[in-house]
Amino acid sequence: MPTSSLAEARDARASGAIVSELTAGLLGKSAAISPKFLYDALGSRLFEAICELPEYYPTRTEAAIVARHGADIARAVGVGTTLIDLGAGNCAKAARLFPLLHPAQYVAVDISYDFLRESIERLQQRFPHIEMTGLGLDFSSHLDLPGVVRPGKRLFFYPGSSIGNYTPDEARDFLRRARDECDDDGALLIGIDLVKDAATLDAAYDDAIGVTAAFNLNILRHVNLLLGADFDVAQWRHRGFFNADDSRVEMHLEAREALTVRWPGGERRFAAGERIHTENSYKYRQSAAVGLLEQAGFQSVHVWTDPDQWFAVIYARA
Ligand code: AVJ
Repeated sequence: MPTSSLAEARDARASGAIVSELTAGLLGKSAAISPKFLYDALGSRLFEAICELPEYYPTRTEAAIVARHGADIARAVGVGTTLIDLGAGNCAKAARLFPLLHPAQYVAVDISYDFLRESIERLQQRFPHIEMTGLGLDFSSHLDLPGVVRPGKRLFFYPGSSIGNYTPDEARDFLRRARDECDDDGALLIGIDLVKDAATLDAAYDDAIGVTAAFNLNILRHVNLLLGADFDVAQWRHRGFFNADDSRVEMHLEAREALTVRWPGGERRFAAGERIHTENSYKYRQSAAVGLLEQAGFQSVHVWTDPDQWFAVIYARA
């Protein structure tokens, strides 16, 4: 009987590195906080709620593509791989692959470890015969996987268009690292969001009931905790919109009034209307998405999409 290893497997990165990363971002000419800090336990739950919103099309569109083309995807991928889920969150996307791919091992990686642990514990009950491992890692800058990952054919799973958080250059570097970790026989199954009309994109990132606003504002609570800062969430408002020139949705937090934020060893003044950039979510044309994977060294790239061509699920062999 396989046992899931849920032992502490957190990122070795010292919290000092997190503090310097956050302060550098806050003190920059235009302030920024990395989107990875959106995901504390509450942030992960708020993102789960976003995925249920009628305006947020990526999750259900990707799920529909997988449901419709599952047999083709399974034929391309093959069974019995080591399924490595990057940014697993609630593990719902991987769970839908299990009946198709019958992985030998499921390795779920997420920066939000406590949320991940609960997700895996639930999943292990539903699929007792799959060996599961949870890793609390920030994989944005490196993809060195610890020895708990068994030898065997690897399938990296990077769904939901999380790749969109990187600039295209960073995305290429990240994909190249993933390709290197595939050895010769591995592969990548990735979801990439495609360019579409601005109104659809604006609504998806600024929904009517304000879940995305709460998700974005929650980053300030998380930073207060990590840095000992004194952000007053009530002084900030959410902005989320498509920037067509750069083919990306941007999220910002905008100061409602002039204010000062302080933390041990530093402070930053914000003028009324000044913003903190919290996320980019790049949208690709299908051809550009394929090009990115090829430039990263992947071959025999196969694309499945929905009838509106809103989203692409892409299989790429190393
Ligand atoms: C998890 C990065 C794919 O960019 O659509 C959702 C995050 N931000 N709503 C995305 C997000 C605002 C999401 N990713």
